[in-house]
Amino acid sequence: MKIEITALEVTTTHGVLPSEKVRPQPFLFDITLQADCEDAALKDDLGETVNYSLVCALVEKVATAKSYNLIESLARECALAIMEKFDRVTAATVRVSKPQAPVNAKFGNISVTYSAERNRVYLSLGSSQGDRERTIKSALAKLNALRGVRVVRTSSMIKTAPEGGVAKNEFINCAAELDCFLSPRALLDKIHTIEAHLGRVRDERWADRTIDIDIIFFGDKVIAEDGLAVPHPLYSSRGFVTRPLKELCPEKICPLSHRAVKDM
Ligand code: PH2
Ligand code: MG
Ligand code: MG
Repeated sequence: MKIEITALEVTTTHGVLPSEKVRPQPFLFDITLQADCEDAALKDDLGETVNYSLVCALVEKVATAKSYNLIESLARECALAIMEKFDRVTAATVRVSKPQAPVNAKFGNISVTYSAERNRVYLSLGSSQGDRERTIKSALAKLNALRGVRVVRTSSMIKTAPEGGVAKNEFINCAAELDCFLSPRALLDKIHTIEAHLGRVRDERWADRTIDIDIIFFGDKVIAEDGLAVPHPLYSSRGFVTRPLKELCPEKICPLSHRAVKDM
């Protein structure tokens, strides 16, 4: 279901100009949320939906907690705060308007819009160098600490023979399920940073490594971009990926092959 709040007004002090930091002006928020409220509607029960009063209170709090230079930052902060606080919200769009922005021109309105979307993400993690189990646990902790990422479940850790003919050491592999409202590209960038912090050196392809974190599924998205291919192009023929994945999401249908994970 869609829940919409329009023209929520907060008079406060965002802007780049020094005068805007001291003289409050109105900001208007249009908030659109997607949420599963079918049960709430059936049972006529506020406890099973997103209470729009609490959404308004949260946006007012974010909009008055500090002064932003940009309404871009304000819109983003509101959308992320909503996604963090309300698990039931699967997507949030926040439009911030600044109708009295100090511009030397006659205009109707100025606004920016930020959208965030919640996805179930499945990762494959592998390590064949150093304290493998510790490195994987550390990677999971770093992922969980990211804003917009929660590690919901992890599979068992399995020992696997190196595949691909380059790596020589035994691997430890596992899979993780994330609740994620970063974009796929933003998550990939964070993964690269975590891999680098954990001593990953990108030299030879498929060589032994302290940590490798691959995005296998990102919701039901199919992505073919530079450095970002989802579902992972090779995963279904790799036992070290599918075995842990079967523990987490046997019924998941691959959006590319339309096969269930349990049948791979
Ligand atoms: N990763 C590779 C290449 N070979 N073999 C195993 N057993 N586990 C891996 O995670 C792995 C691999 C490239 O990512
Ligand atoms: Mg890999
Ligand atoms: Mg990788």
